[in-house]
Amino acid sequence: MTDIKAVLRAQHIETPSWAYGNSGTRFKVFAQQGVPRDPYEKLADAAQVHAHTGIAPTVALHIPWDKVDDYADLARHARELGVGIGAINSNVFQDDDYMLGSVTHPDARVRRKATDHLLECVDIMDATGSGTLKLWFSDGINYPGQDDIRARQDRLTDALAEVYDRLGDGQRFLLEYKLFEPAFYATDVPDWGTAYAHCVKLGPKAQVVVDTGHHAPGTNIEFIVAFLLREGRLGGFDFNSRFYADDDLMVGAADPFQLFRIMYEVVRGGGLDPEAGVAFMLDQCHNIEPKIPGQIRSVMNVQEATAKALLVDRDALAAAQAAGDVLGANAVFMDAFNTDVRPLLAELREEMGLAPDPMAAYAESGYFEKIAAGRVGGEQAGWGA
Ligand code: RM4
Ligand code: MN
Repeated sequence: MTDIKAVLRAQHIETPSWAYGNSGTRFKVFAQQGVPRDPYEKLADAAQVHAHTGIAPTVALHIPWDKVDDYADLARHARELGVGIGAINSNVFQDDDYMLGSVTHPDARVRRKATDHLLECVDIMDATGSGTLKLWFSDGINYPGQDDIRARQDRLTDALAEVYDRLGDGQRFLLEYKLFEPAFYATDVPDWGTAYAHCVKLGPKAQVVVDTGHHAPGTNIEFIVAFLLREGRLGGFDFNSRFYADDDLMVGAADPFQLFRIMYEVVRGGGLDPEAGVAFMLDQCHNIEPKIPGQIRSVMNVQEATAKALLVDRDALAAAQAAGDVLGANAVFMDAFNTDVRPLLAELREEMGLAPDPMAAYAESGYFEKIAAGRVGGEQAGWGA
């Protein structure tokens, strides 16, 4: 138990700045009370999540949503709040120029503009001390014949190589894949195999990020996790959950068993060791639920799945597997999943000097009432759609 607690205490889950701003579907973005009006206020909200969970010490930024004049100052503000700047997320999907793609666009001028943005994100990493650049490309085509699939791979290769060469010591990029949306016929980085192949060609500073909402229904995500980790190419996660497509709901909400299976493969592959460099990030939108408690709940969901994964009796499992005991092995697995780890986590939090129930502690803190009353005027931050 002490070992498990030590691992859980050291776990870091990164929250995304965009989860604190307003978000929605293409039908409607609902405004909520107390929503941050700038990146500084987003960091203040993220610091609340860390204050009550004790395991969310970094915040991912999204550029240009979190554009500020002085990034070093923003990083200083974060430090004062007790958090740090995590991954820098690039955005080459919200400019009119990108209608036909960004780094894979047929026009060299647009490709240059997109690649320059990615290089600017590395400058921001330098200024904030962030070690991770996250690359997600909405690039793709809607109709057969619209553009040359192979040429688009060539253009992607060129852009990735240029960004890779710009990375400094202690910096890396994570290449994200997504099956579809907004491209509906052929996405240029649709799956982990494509991302992996590009990363392997580039070198060790290029790794794959698994966004749990970016697969076809029924995909065995834990297999992908096991494979990438084994190859040293699992850079991290964008956690969220989905019932249908890229729903961006709270991680663990739709399928806690899947989250457990993923976390088991992480544990099995040594992915919780800090040296493994796996970033546990959330990439979610809280469209109808309050944002800070939504993030607290999400962090707790990952922590619960991690605790259960750590509880798997690995010796018993190995013995059952070696004996070909199918039902016995499965029972060992299910025993861990069916364990109520909430008392263990409450105890852990008390040992860390925290309240045992982060949701209740936040509700009682008065923070929401304070921001609802204080953040009036100005423009609420949104996800930029
Ligand atoms: C994309 C992708 C990226 C995230 C944006 C907001 O679908 O998941 O990681 O930065 O959404
Ligand atoms: Mn993502």
